[in-house]
Amino acid sequence: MEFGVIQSDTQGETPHVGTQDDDLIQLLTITGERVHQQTYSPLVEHLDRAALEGLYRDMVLVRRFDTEATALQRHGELGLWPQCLGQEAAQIGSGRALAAQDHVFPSYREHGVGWTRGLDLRKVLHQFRGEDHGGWDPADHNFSLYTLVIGSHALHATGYAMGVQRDGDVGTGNPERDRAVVAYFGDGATSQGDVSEAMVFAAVNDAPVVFFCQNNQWAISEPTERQSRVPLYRRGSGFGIPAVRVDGNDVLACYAVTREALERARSGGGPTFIEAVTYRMGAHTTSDDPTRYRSRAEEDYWRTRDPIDRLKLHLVAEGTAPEFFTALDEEAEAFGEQIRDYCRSIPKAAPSRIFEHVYAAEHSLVEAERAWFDEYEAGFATEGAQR
Ligand SMILES: Cc1ncc(C[n+]2csc(CCOP(=O)(O)OP(=O)(O)O)c2C)c(N)n1
Repeated sequence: MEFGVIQSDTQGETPHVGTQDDDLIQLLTITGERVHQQTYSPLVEHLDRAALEGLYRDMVLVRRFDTEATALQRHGELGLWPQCLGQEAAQIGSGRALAAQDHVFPSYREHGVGWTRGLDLRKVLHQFRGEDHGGWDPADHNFSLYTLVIGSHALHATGYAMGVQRDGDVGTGNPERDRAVVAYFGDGATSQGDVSEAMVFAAVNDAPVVFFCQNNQWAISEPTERQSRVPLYRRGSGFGIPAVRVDGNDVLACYAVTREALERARSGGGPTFIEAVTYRMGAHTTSDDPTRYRSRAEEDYWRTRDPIDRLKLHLVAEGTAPEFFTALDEEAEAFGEQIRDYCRSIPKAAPSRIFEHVYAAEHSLVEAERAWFDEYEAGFATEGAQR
């Protein structure tokens, strides 16, 4: 394996208006044609048309979920929603490359990755409805809870990966046993000290961790160009970590580069940094207005690179029947309806639940705070009774 930057043997599309770099790994052009790439094409050869249709279905259903959750927020049913619109290929491609025993540390818009882990996406709504601090047990899917503190979980990922290493679950050659860890974060997170520290530790310890950066071009209103003087993947070599820049709207390329990185990690070859060049087509969250800081021309440029349309063009050219798409649209509609009904049925949680799961065991300080809070809450009941 070449150490440092992996060069593409294809001429990639300009990934961002104003960004000049053609080290981009791409296996599917924006018009849906397959591209041969020496290192990565062999890693997707086993994916037949049914498998590609499966990836397409994943992306369509996740987008439907995301659109429904956005609408629910607009109707006041959720407090906030971070859309993953446009990032489906980066998430589904990388997520489908994971083995069941690999562990994921997500940020907060990794709904597509959660889907690939078998997470019931409805559980994601609990937190954004304000009824739960998480919504699922990380051990059920090897998928940790969402992290809203930018980049902090990169440290958790490296630490966890070093634990995996010490448990002897790396480099045994047993595909059921060897495990890797993935941290998902955005371009903005690469400016955080936590991410740098996580990469330093991972590099010197050969930790089995993949840093999967979704460069969606914006950290809220700050464009990537204002965050870094060099393309983000080039940072990898400074840490001594192999790095690759992939077309994040190409589900096949994302699958291939992640598969390669995971295999290296599981076999004891250490960490990899992946920069998936993609685009956040929606707002940062539902409380943001992107028209204040980005142009229509830029959005139009990325709309022509939509990850779902691109795979559809390929499938149609390969002979997928129109009935497949019609049936999937119907499935997506029914799925959206289910999400809507479920969201409204989430039970109200007692406010004192905030004290649960703070520590694994009882803690006197938490107990004292809980007692104070119970008394405070009871005060409202008495006040009400007196009126
Ligand atoms: C430590 C920390 N600093 C600042 C914030 C406020 N904040 C929330 S999202 C965000 C931008 C993150 O951008 P990026 O890492 O590119 O991820 P994206 O949301 O684009 O997926 C910031 C600064 C935060 N949540 N945590």
